[in-house]
Amino acid sequence: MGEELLTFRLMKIANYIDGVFVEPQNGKYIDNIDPSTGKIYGETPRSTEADVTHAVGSAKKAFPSWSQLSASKRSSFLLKLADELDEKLEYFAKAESKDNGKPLSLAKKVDIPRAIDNFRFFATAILHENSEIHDMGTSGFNYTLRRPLGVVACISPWNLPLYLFTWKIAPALAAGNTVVAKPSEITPATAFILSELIDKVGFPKGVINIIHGKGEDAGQPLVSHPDVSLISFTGGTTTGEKINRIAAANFKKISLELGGKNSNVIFSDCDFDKMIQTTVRSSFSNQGQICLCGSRILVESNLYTRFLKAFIQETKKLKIGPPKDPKSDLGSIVSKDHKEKILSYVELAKKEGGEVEFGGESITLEGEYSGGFYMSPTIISGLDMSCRINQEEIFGPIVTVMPFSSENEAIQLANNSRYGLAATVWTNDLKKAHRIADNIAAGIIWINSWLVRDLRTPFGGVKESGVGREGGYESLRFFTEPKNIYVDLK
Ligand code: TXE
Repeated sequence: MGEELLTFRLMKIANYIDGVFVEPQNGKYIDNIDPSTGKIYGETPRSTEADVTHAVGSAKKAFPSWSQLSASKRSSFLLKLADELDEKLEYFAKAESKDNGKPLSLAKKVDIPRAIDNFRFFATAILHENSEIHDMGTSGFNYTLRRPLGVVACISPWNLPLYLFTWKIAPALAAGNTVVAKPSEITPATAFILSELIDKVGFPKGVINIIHGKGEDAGQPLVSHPDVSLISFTGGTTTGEKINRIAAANFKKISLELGGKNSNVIFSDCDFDKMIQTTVRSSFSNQGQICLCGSRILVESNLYTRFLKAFIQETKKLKIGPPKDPKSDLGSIVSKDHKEKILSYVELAKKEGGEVEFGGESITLEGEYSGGFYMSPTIISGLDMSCRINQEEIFGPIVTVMPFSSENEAIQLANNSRYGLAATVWTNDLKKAHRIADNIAAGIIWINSWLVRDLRTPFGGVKESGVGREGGYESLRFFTEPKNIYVDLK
């Protein structure tokens, strides 16, 4: 593997198709920008339909033998890949941090370890699978076979690049499919260096193909390709809707993990210190660029003043700095465009009558980081739930804070959204916690915690946050097709 990339002087990314590193057929590239400095540090293939056709063809050719390998053989390929990744954890963390702007400490602690876990989890899950039998007594019985579908498309976003890329390709491959995967063009680095490890581990040619490029040039032809029978997508809701239309018209199996506008419902009988510390994390981790971040903070009115004071105090302590500085709590926003979009919401909030309680500013660091895309964590109050700030996904370090005075009002406010991905509930009253959790329309609820992830649990959202679930057996079911066979004994 290209150790010289450790210095990341100029990372020239290649597509990985049919076990070979190849240039895009049109020879075109997109600049890859380091968001911490604003400088170009590499280039990414601007692949098109021709590259997609090549990749899908190679995956199709590889499918029969990969799908017929025993589960334990497939598992051992994935476990080897996990071990290789584990050995290079530091290297991958540096690449992720440089490409995305997230603190290196976060990439080391969360992103890369989780990518390793994704491979290990699904590699071992397939060793413990059972088939179902529906017994009809002396007259006969049904048994259900689960078979991989063929070539599947995995499309992932820029916020948790390797973490979400592997969350898709690991179960897809474990279940016996062959894959054409496209990471976000904004953060292609770790998927590229993963392809170097895939090559090293010696996966059969064509089993996993990684193509790089923009959504409309490469993503769209991939999801539209007639030989792609399943699509796993994580990204924005607007893109998800576009892909869903294509999938529907072509009867493709689809899972969509989309945006969120998650609520934190905080009651005065909660464990205050734990709640404050966790709420700071759930608001601003990864610069607020996690679909599970809570961006609408609802606080019981008798706690509101105390909450706001403590929340501002703790947020003030967050250090914004170069991603590789271990003291940085927040790094840079992923791109200039995205930072501008986030800051435009601060202006909108002011116009809508909101009060900026803290932050709301663009930040310029010194020296080599002066061109980076930094901003302060931002707390806004005084807005009602119907305004745009509370209805649109901002996907940055901005939260709004609102009081509520009854359980019913809290539920109503939390559910006043076209999204329904996640929520947190803070109370030490067990019955109330269950009541609220049951009544909030979301796919994932954390009671007195945030982002505790057990890979066996169903992951996904309701309403415009997505369609379908992944995680644990949900993923293995999604990446296989059941076939029921009846045997007559009469
Ligand atoms: O995502 P896109 P963007 C939200 C967040 C953000 C907004 C837009 O609100 O501000 O989405 O972000 C590929 N056919 N989330 O524009 O475009 C694209 O190349 C096929 C939430 O970066 O959805 C990339 O690989 N593929 C989210 C992937 O889709 C297409 C994480 C995601 O990009 C395509 C990221 C097309 N027509 C953003 N167009 C989350 N749920 O965590 C784009 N792509």
